[in-house]
Amino acid sequence: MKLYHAPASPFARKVTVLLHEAGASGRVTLVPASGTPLDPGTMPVDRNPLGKIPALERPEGPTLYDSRVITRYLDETLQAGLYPAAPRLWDTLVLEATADGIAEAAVLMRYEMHVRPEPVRSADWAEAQWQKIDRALDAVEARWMSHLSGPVDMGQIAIGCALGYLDFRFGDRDWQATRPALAAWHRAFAARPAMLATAPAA
Ligand SMILES: N[C@@H](CCC(=O)N[C@@H](CS)C(=O)NCC(=O)O)C(=O)O
Repeated sequence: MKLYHAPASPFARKVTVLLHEAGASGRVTLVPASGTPLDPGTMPVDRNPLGKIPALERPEGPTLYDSRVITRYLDETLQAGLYPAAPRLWDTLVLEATADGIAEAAVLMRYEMHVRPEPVRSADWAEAQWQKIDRALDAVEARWMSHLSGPVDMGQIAIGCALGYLDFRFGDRDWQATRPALAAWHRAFAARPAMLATAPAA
């Protein structure tokens, strides 16, 4: 299998963390790709018409895209057990969606401030994205710590990748200051071998 991948992408990282957790990194070749909303760059649009990373080429069918589709596919194919049975599954999926929403808002902020041409950049628009992140982090601190301390699942991995991206791109925002429980969880989770092996890079 081939994974179109970028080392800074929190969405691609979800996939590589799953592979490490499943002991299956050798099953997938990473293919470097890069693109932005203004230009798909080296991400082949015949593989993902949306031009987004990650996308997974697999032997038995069309290329899969959107990290949540790829992680469900790999979890089932590799029997990784990172999506538990219902009813816990619904919590795992909502936590993963919350994490992806945090990462999506952060990536949009990055595009707004670094990719959109300077004369049309909006600091208010970028700040509104950060407000989504703030609210989501507060919700995780208030309601999700018990799930986060349970068995490892894709919800936890997605939160770990989203927080890693915040630290990588927005370290000066100090999200940890008002969320001590989540900050402590993240410190421990970030030390897992799968997280250390996939740390974001420019
Ligand atoms: N919902 C998608 C989001 C993927 C995404 O936004 N990836 C970014 C890189 S971190 C990208 O490819 N951006 C290029 C674009 O938006 O055109 C997923 O989970 O895979």
